[in-house]
Amino acid sequence: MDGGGGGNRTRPNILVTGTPGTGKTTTCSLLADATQLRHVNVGDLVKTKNLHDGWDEEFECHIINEELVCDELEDMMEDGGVIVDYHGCDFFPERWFDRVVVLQTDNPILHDRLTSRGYMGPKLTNNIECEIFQVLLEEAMSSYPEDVVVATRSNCIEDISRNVAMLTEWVNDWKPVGS
Ligand code: DAT
Repeated sequence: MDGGGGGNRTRPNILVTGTPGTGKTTTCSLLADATQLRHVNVGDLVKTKNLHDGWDEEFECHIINEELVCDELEDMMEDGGVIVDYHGCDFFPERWFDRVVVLQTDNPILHDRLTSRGYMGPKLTNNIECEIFQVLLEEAMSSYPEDVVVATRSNCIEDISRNVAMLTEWVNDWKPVGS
C-alpha cells in the first residue's frame, strides 16, 4: 500500500531529525530501549555500507547518496518498528513515517555542544545557521503532513526524558491502520 497511513506495518516508524548536536542519537537510543523499536543511525549506515559519493572537504562529512540509502532501508521500513536518526528528511518517502520529530536546541547550548565535538569554521557556522533558520523544521513541514510533524525542545537532560516519555507513550498507543 502506498500513500501513508501506516501501510501494512504492525509497529510505527519514527523519524527523529534536527541539526547535528540537538540530541537525535541520544534520544533515539533511549527511545529504542524504552519501546524495543530498532534505532537506525543513517550517518553510521552511510559509513559502514559505503552509501556515499565521497567526502566533502569543506564540511568534513560524507556526501550521502540518498538513493542508495533509501534502497537500503526500504524493506526494513515496510516491516515497521524503526526509529530513523538523521539530520535531513526531505529525501525519504513520505509513506515511511507515522511521526516525524524535529529536535530544537537554543543556540548558545548548541554552539557549546558542537565546539566540544570539535566542529569549527564553516562546519560550525553552517550548523548554527541551520538551527537559527529552523531549516530542519521547514524541511519536515514541507515534506510530511502537518499532523505527523512535531517540534520539541532538546536543551537539557529533562527535555530528553520528557521527549522519550512522550514518544514512548505515542508508540504504545499507536494502532495499525484498520485495527
Ligand atoms: P545528534 O545525534 O543530534 O548529533 P547527540 O545525541 O549525539 O546529537 O548529542 C550531542 C551531544 O550533546 C552529546 O554529548 C549529548 C549532548 N546532548 C544532546 N541532547 C542533549 C540534551 N537535551 N541535554 C543535554 N545534553 C544533550
